[in-house]
Amino acid sequence: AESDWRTANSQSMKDTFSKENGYDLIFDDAQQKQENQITAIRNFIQQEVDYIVLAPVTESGWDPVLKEAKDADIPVIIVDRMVDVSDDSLYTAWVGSDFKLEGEKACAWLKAYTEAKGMKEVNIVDIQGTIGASAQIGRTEALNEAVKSNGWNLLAQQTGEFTQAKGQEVMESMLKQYKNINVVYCENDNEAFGAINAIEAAGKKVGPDGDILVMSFDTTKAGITDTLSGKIILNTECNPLHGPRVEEIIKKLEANEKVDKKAYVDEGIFAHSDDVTTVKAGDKDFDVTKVTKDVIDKRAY
Ligand code: GYE
Repeated sequence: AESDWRTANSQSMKDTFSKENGYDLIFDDAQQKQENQITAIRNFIQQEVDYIVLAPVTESGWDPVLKEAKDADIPVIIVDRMVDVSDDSLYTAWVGSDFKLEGEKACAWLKAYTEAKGMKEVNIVDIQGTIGASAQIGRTEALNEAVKSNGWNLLAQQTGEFTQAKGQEVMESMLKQYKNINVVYCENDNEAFGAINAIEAAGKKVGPDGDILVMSFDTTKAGITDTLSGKIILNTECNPLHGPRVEEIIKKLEANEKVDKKAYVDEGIFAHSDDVTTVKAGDKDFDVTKVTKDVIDKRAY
C-alpha cells in the first residue's frame, strides 16, 4: 500500500479551512517541488491573501520569497518541515515535528531491542528521505550519532526520496551489494513498503524471526498495519494533522494574541512487540506502544 501521509496532511488543511468553517482556502499542490512552492507563494501574494501556510519541501532557499511576503504584510505560517532562514522574522510561526527526536527515539529503541534479543552485530542500511528536507536531516543525524555511540555497522546510506518506488530501487541495489544487512532504517513509511517488497523479492524474510528488521517513520494506517504483522518492527510517529493547529495560530493572530514562534507536536512510538516498553531520548522517557488492531482502528490517518 502507498502511504497517505501527504494526503492526510492536505486533507487536514482542507477540512479545517472549509467554506463551512468560514474560510476561503486556495490550495496549491506543489508536487514536492520547491520552485512550484515559490511560484505559488508569489501568486498568493498577488491575490492579497490574508495568510500563507507553507509546508516547505526542503529547508534552504526561502529568504527571497518570504521577504516578499513580509513586505506585503502577509503572515506566513510554516507547517511540518522547517525553513532555514537568515532572519526569523521572515515567518510568523512554525508548527511541526521534532525530526531529530523522532530519530533518537527510533535508535534508542533499536539499541534496547538488539540488546534484549542478543543481536551481536547490527549491520544497518539507511534509506534517507529527500535530501535537505528537515525530516531527512533530523532522522539521518540521529542515526549517524547512534551508529557512532553504539558501534553499529552502517553499510550504506542513500536517498529513497520518501517514495515507495525509489525506496524499493535503493533497497534492491543495497541487497545486491551487501549480503549481511540485518536492519534497514527507512525514513518514512513509503520507503519501508518499497524496501519490504525488495527484500521479499530477493527471497529474504522481514520481521522479528526473519533476516531483516525494517524500521520506519510516520505511523500511517498502512504503516502500523505492517507493524502489527511485524514486517515493520518499529514505526515512530510523525503526525500530519496540522489543520487545527494552524487554525489555532490564525485565531490568535486575529485576536492580536501572541503566538509561539515554534511549536513541536507530541508523537508516539509504535512497535510490533513489547520487548522494549520505554526508551530515553533527548533526556526524556517515552512509552512504546505495542500495535494492536485497536490502535489501528483508532488511527485517523
Ligand atoms: O515523514 C514523510 C513525508 O515531512 C514530516 O515527509 C514529513 C515527512 C514524512 O514525505 O512521509
